[in-house]
Parts: sequence; structure tokens; C-alpha cells
Amino acid sequence: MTHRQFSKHVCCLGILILLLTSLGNLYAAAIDKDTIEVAYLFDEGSGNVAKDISGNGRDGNITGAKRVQGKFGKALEYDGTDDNLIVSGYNGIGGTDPRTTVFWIKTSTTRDHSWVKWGINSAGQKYYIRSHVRGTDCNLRVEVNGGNNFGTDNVCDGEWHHCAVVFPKGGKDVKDHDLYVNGKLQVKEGTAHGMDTNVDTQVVNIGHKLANHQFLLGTLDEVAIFNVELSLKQINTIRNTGLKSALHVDSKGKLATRWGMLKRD
Ligand SMILES: [Ca+2]
Repeated sequence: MTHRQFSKHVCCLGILILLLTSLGNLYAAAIDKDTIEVAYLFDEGSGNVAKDISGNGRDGNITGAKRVQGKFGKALEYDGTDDNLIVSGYNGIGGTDPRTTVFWIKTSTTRDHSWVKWGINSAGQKYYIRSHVRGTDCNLRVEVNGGNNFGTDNVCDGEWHHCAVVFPKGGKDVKDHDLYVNGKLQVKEGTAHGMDTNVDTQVVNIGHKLANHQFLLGTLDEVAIFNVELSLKQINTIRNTGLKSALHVDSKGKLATRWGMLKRD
């Protein structure tokens, strides 16, 4: 084999390895469309309907919140007084079933912001994702009535922050959640309590205080709920490329079915 032929073979091998690595990364980051419960981009431009791109038909009813420039396309700006988004007919994920909730938040106000909530206000049965006030900062927090779990990174500094709240398969306690802010795993402060999320009556609200806390004051973008624990790689794909790209939505807003064949490991 001549030196030139050898170089050619090495080059081809290099390209092959690169392709396989890329495919491997794509496979690991792919999100099974059947795991998406509801997903909002808020890119409709106007109107009081938030279009659900999950394919499950869970369009949301917007009360008051206005469309403004978002992290990706448009977002919803909440006035902190009475603005809300109701996911009609959808009561969230119950019991100790695995779940992941993701969203972008931008606010310069320190308060007990209500973010994504469902479940009734009874011990272990509510499921509230909200902000935790720490001095002039606020942190990402999930609570169940009787127990809670929160991190330490400030998300109320007027910048966009990506939040992911992950409850794993086999998890039993609110402290089993992994919380990520901008892809960074948070420490788990708070009080342990068993999970038994109730899905009998309370529909998912996004922004409303429901029981306790305060209405969301700030801007929200790219909210989605999944019925599995997403990996950090998948969360970072959503964070870096946006929901639309990460979920492989076509130009008509429909999820591309070909990705349904790909299962994450
Ligand atoms: Ca958007």
C-alpha cells in the first residue's frame, strides 16, 4: 500500500467514525414522541390559545398573558396579578409516575412565582413547580405539600434561565427529583416527603398561584411536560436547539413520525 493509499484509507475511516459518533449522539438525544404529554412554543403571534405541538391536542387557554419576544420566537409575558394558562382537560401525571417538566423563565422580580402546577393541596398530593425565595434571589423548587426540593442558582436576575424538573422512574420522594438550571444539576435542599400526586380534579395551570404563593410575574417560553425522566443530554438538546427542533416538529407544527421509531437507551 502506498503512502497516498494509506492516507486515503485513514481519511475514510475518520469520516466513518465521525458519522457514527454523530449518529450515536443523535440517537442518545432523540426524544420518543410518545413521551411528550404537552408542549407549547407560544409562537402563534396572538390570540388566547396556546397551540400544543405534542400531537395530543392539549391546546391551552391563555388568560391575560401577552406575547412578547421570547427565548425562541415569541413568549408569554405575565402581569403577576391574574394572568394564567390552563391546560384544559389535562390533569398532569399522577402517583409516583416518572415525569419531566421544562421551561424558560425570565424575571427580575423576587417572589414566590407560580410556574407549573397540578394536584390538590393535600399532603403529598399536590405537584407545584415554583420559585423559592432566598433573600433577593429565587431558586427552582418543586413541592408536594409537606415536602419540597430546591436548588441554589438564582433565576430571578432578569436573564433567561432554562429550568428542568425531573422525577425518575422508581422515585418515591420529592427529594428524588433532579433539578437543572441552565443544564446544571442543583443541590437538593428542602424536606423529604413521599410523592402521591393527585390527578382526579385539578387541571394543569401555568402561572396561577392556585393554593398559596403568588402569580407568575415575568416571561415564560417553551413549556413542556414529558411522561419519562429525560436525560441531561436530552434536556441540553432542548435547551440549546429549542423545543421545536429538539422534538422535530415540521413546518405545519406536526411532530415528524419518523422520530417515533427512535427510542432512547
Ligand atoms: Ca417561543
